[in-house]
Amino acid sequence: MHGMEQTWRWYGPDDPVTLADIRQAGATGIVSALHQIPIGEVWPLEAILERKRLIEMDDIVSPPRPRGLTWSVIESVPVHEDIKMGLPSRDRYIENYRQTLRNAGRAGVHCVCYNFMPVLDWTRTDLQFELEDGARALRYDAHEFAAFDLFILMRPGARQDYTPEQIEVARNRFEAMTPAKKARLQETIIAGLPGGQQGYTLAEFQAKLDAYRNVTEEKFRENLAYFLRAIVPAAEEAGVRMAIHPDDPPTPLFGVPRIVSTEEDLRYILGVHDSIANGFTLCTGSLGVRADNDLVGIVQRHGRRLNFAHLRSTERDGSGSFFEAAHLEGNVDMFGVMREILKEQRRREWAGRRDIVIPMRADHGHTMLDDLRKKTNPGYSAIGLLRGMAELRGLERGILRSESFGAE
Ligand code: DNO
Repeated sequence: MHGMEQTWRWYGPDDPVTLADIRQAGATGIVSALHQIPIGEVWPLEAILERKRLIEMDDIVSPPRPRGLTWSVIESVPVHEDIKMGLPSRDRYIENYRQTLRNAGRAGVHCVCYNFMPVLDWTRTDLQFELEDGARALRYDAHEFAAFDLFILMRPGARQDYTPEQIEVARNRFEAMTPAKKARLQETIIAGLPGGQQGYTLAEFQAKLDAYRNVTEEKFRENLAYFLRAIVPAAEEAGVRMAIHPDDPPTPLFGVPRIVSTEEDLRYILGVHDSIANGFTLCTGSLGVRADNDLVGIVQRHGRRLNFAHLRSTERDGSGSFFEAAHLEGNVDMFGVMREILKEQRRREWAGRRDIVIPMRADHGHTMLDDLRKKTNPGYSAIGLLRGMAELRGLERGILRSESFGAE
């Protein structure tokens, strides 16, 4: 019986966490991206091969030695905004995307994670939320978010998106904030999080939102379908499995649509082109923010197309806010999800599929212990991820060895 492939996100040579650290954490797969390539440009084959060599071979020693790591997943090849907005220029960017997929396949990297969120990638309001035990977690506070939208960005039309009570709470929050707190909130929301889009100023950000004025939810969905119809055949030919990442958080922000938030959304996306190459990333932390997302059911019903897993948990407070809980705590039924993924792997084995083993990574750890005093990428400090990975690994082993799992 197979366990999942344990991977770890590595931001590249500038990541404070080294490949040697990752190896000691017990991961065998690396998740990485060529962040230096401008969004929309082709990733040259040589550049992919160079990164792959860097990941997989230790060239400092003589003779060079394999590190015991494989570049398993690209996260992400970002989708150009013109594609998302459906502008005429999209075809050029789509052609570039297809070429990047061909190059990835040729280089031997067979899974590509991407998202289809407008303007922003993932969004939080606090990167230093102090937990009871003194560790720090990432948090999304819906009221602070509204305070930013209404009173800092002052987005035209924003008031329509909130109830009078929400506006009142947001105003009180805003008025209680020091200038430093306001600046930090703005920076956290639009200055860019690791692996996401570049940062924006307020004016740039508003201009980006304005550009979406005519993109209705329906139109946005069509733009995604148009993109998929063009790239999935290229992915199939290249032997690459696409894995769309859910919206984080899974709800519309700033009055622009989000269309990868629910099982219904996933069903639509997977239906556009029925192929294993058109799959998804199960991000339990993103999808799990909505109580109406049945994570175990999603794996049961769509597991065939589950190409990558981000395992983490969030804890909701009932008002639209949440923080990132320890991996086995919070609202996500991690035991149920893990067991269902392992069952999916078994189904694949029986079905004779070659891609039995699904890559997973412990997503977003707490900042804790020594890492509290170091410069780290929020959510991606080594010790917190190590804790998460260790817990998930233990959970997995326990399930695989339990008699009941064997008998199911
Ligand atoms: C955050 C990540 C996201 C993710 C992209 C996928 O930690 O999960 O930035 O990489 O949304 O395209």
